[in-house]
Amino acid sequence: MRFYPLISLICCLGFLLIGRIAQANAQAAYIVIDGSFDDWKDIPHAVLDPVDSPNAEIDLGRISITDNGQFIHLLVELGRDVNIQKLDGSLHLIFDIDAREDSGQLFMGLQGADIDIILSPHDPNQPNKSIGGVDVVSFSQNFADITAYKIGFTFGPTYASNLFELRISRNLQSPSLTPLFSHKHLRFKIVYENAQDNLHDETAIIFHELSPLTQSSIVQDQDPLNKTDGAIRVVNWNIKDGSIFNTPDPFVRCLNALSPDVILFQELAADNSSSQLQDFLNENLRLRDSQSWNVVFGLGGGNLRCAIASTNPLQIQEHFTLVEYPDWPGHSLRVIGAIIEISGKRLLCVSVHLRCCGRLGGRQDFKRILEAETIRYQLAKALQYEQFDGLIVAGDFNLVGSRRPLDLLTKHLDITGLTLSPVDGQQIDELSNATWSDSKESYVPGRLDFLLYSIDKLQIARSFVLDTHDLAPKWLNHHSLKATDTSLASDHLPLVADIRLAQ
Ligand SMILES: [Ca+2]
Ligand SMILES: [Ca+2]
Repeated sequence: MRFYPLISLICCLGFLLIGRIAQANAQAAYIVIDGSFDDWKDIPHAVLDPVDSPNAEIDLGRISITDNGQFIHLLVELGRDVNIQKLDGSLHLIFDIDAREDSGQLFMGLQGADIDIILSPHDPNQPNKSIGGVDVVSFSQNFADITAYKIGFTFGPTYASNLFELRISRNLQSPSLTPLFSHKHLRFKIVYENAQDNLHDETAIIFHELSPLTQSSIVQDQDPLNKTDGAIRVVNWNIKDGSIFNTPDPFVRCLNALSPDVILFQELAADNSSSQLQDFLNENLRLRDSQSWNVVFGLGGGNLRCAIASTNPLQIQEHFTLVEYPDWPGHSLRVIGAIIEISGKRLLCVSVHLRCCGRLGGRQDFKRILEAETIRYQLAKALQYEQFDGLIVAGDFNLVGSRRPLDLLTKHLDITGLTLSPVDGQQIDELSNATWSDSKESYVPGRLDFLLYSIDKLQIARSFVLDTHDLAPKWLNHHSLKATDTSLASDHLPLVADIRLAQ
């Protein structure tokens, strides 16, 4: 890609003409970071950047901003489908947090800039190489040690898109730091630079009036973990390298609080076993009456195995015993399927763990698509001669590239005659549907895990993602949980669904 001086000139002229007058009105809106945009429909755009960057990775378009007492939310249109933590270039969100030119410094045309949030920052030691994730640079000593996690930065969707919603916390998630966006106004602009640090597109400077800052407080009258009467509780959880056996306490507390009937696991280790997991669950989880746990353990998948556990009788489904890649003998997918008998009905459950990492069009994304295609084919075979009273496919989809693996298992199931749909579980704070978070990583929280269910046979009574930080102290005590339990247990959060079988 080359730098286009004419386009740059047009961008700069655009800035001179409209930079001073682009103004976004403060307007409260309830935004959920879930990668769907209905919540933005009444929010006007702050800037409509023209189509002026035809050959670049990104061509900025509509930009909207809204805030409430706790968060700033942006809607950013990028002109192409991209994964914003894995760009070739870098996208800069540059904020003048106090709308004052005499604090901060001149940065990329914004006088008084205080922080720069960089999506896909470059490796300082290898200037042309993008390192994935999000970095935050401060031009003020007050915020010298801020990080993407400390400013609560999240976005959706996690898969490739040309439109993203983004969140920044106004109160930093560290008591030692003063609030980041405590002033009455802010100014910001968005700049895209390619891998060689050449500016390819930029918005005008946007002025925004902020609502008063408020402190968050959790109000929970009802038990947020309450299990629906008469429903089967299914929990999906990637337990990170079999750590349930190494650091069992947070797992045990969470699973006892959730009281599942069916658990779909990912990331057990190859040297773990069905009997080991079965003994562990029987010894550590509270059971009703004469119940005990039954487990099937994935035979394939190299060092990372899937498993399914239930207090109901279960057996391996033959087409999901050992699933090999097409034309790659000896190499198997991370998947296991079981038939669970519940009150005389038969539920087919499939626990899946698709390839991690990469981005749209990369080799990892290609492998995820191949895996989803293979699982879809196995579902078709399983359904060819057998009837089930419901079907669940859940797991770590690692959806950081294209959305295609999810689409293959939801919209393109005609070969099976099935209709699968993802549950819409949000976190208990109802702010996002992220299922993964690790503050030691450069990547920010995102939705990697999905639970798909057959909509003709099953009903979802409720669904949610458990982050124990979201529970009020009263409910933490009630369930003998610690606020840090889910983050201590794994980088993935339990995805929970209460399911009813059709009568
Ligand atoms: Ca949304
Ligand atoms: Ca400033």
